[in-house]
Amino acid sequence: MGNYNNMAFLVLALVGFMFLSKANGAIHYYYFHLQETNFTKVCSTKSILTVNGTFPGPTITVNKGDTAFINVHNQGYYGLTVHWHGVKNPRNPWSDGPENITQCPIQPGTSFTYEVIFSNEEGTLWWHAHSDWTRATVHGAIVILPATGTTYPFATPDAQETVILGSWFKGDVMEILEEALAEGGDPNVSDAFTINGQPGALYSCSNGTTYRWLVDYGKTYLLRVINAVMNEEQFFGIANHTLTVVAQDASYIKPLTTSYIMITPGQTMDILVTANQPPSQYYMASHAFMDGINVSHHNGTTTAIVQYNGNYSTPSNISLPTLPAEANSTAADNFIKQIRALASKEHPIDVPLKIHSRMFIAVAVNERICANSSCQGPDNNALSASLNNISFVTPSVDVLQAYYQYVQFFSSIKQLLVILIFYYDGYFCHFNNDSCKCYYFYC
Ligand SMILES: [Cu+2]
Repeated sequence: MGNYNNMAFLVLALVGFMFLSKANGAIHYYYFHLQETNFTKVCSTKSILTVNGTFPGPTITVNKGDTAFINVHNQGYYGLTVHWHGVKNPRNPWSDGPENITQCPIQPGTSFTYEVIFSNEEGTLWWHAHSDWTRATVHGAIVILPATGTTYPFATPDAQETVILGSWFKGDVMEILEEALAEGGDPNVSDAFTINGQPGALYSCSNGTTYRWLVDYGKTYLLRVINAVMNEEQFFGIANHTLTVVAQDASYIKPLTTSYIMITPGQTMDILVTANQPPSQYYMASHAFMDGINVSHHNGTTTAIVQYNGNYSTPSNISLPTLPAEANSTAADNFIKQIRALASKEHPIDVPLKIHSRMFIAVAVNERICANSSCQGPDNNALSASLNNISFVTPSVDVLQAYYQYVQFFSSIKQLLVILIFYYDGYFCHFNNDSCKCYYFYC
């Protein structure tokens, strides 16, 4: 009997612990309906895959320590997954989202519910589709506010704003990638950069739809900038306004005052901006940082308007920020090397100092020999990415499940680890994703 009592106590204690650990943060529910939606930009109309019909998609807002359940229903034409970029999701890799790595694609007509567990992240992250180039149109912001009862490590801003930098292609993004893989060369460059989905006044047919951010004179704003551009790093700034960067990738940094930032695809930055200039209209702008020689890229500039509330005559010429030139690597370096973790008592950075093993990883773009020299890459061969000279072939079972089940379809555990740790946004995945089979353990 004593044993039964002990067992009952243990079960109750375990249930209580699970309840308490879940009760730390609030629970949020979101519904993502993946659907084709028509948009007209830079003088042409096309259908893109969206979440709930918007570009960019909806914002997920939580407090630090909360959990979000996101039910993704795919009503599009092809299978895909959604990745919660930068969310550590502790002990819950089944909801991370990279296609063929932690799950098979969510096939058209089916649904999958992600359980996204926020732990020590605080600031801004983003979510995006993680299947070939679907992330070009399927993405949105994740805003992680301080935990209930805590506050920012700086004076609480008067208000907040989110800016998502994006790419716009006149063609179908999946076809552009398919064509590049088939021909072996670089994919087509985009036709515009966008701020919150709008190319802005410097592009054709775009003047009337420029994004506007309304501000009040004297207020300080927390501006959350997300680089969802497909392939180019970006310089970004606001005319006449100083930027104070306070966080990067949902981690606080020592406040950094600058007139411009350089932000890479996938990165986020939280920036304090005080509206302290004469009430008027000012451009925020973004263009590529590209110091590679002969690397094809889009060289336009996207703009949005910072518009002060109040009575004043609209300027005939709105000021543009002075951004570093596209190839100015010194300007990029000068910005990056100032970034330091906040590393305060409330926001510590525990960098592991004891190294147990060292890994040597070679990231490379190779030439794959092309029959009859008929490809469009260098030497008429095909471009092909690798890690330590190993490419990625779409598996028949997703890698995490295979790891979980100890299926031995990789030649060595070392090879598996390299692929698990260094996947990057599906870049190494091949186009055919129909063969992956799914047996989810966490549904
Ligand atoms: Cu990502």
